Amino acid sequence: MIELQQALLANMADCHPEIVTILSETLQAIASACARIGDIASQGVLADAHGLAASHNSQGEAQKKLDVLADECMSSALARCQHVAGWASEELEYVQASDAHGEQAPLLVVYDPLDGSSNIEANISIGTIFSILPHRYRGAKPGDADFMQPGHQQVAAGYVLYGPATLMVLTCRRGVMVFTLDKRSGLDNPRWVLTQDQVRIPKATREFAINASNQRFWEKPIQRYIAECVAGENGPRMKDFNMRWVASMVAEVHRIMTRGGVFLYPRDTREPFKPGRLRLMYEAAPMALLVQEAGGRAVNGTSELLDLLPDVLHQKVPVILGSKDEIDRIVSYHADPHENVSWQLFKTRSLFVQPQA
Ligand code: AFP
Repeated sequence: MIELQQALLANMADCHPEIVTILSETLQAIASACARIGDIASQGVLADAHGLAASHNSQGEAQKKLDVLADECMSSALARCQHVAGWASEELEYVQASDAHGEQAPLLVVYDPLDGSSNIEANISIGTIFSILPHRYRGAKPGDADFMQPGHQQVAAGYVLYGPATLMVLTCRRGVMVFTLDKRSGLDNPRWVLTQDQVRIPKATREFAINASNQRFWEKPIQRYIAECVAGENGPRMKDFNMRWVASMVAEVHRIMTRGGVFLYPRDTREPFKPGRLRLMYEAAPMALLVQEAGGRAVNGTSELLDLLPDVLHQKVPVILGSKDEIDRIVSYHADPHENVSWQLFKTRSLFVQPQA
């Protein structure tokens, strides 16, 4: 059985040994924090982890107790890690610079500590998403500007899925690995066993995931794509499709890693100044890197998600990712000038930026 450290050494065999040590120790710190989050989540009510906390996050959304506990697990692990200069969390308004390592450490970490919070009380799968970026301007503690890097600068990215099994899916830009947590190993030295290497997302699929209750707000290219899928054998695609929606992106992406599919949280017209529901840095960019490393594709409709430069820390973007053939098709629908005149207007960059409070 190959464990996390050993698997990382083999995966990064072409890297300088110092880089391997830095990345491997940072990933182990994150993995340990996630084992702890998984343990708290699995105890549910017994760990007083259900229900609302008495607080709101940076976006003004009510926080769940587990959101807060998960954020504490991640931030305290990162504060102890000597390679991490600072971190940004979906749950925190501002970036955090490490007191001890902020000036010299080489890495920044961005994370969503608890993805799919609406699933907690229903005991449905939830997850953690993380992204590791270079700390480029060493000598000073990192601020917001240091985190504004496009997704293709990520050094590593991953998610942990707290489902029937606890899985960590990870890329260090050398393919995608899946680790399963051996829950009997305890929390002091959790054992993550490599259970799949070089994951590939099938190019073709007959499965899509979208919150169909938002249909009336979608733009024409998405209306067309979903209508064609739903028409099945009788429509232009001449084949039947299946639909799934878990409301946890981690679970959704993991299903795509397992058997292919398409995940869409597109731009919609509910709030024109919030182009999409998902966050670029905490959700879209790390998932895009994983999907691309597994042979899939991730776009906002017209551009690759990994090419988008964040304007603000909590920027939201449309997310369309998964099996490559389907994403190519959806991009071609967005490019068709007859499909959607309003889409061309939306492409104005200023509309991508959320007004600051
Ligand atoms: P929460 O963590 O706030 O529950 O949001 C989860 C999520 O960001 C993503 O994981 C889901 O795909 C999406 O939101 C679900 O959104 P809807 O509730 O609008 O379906």
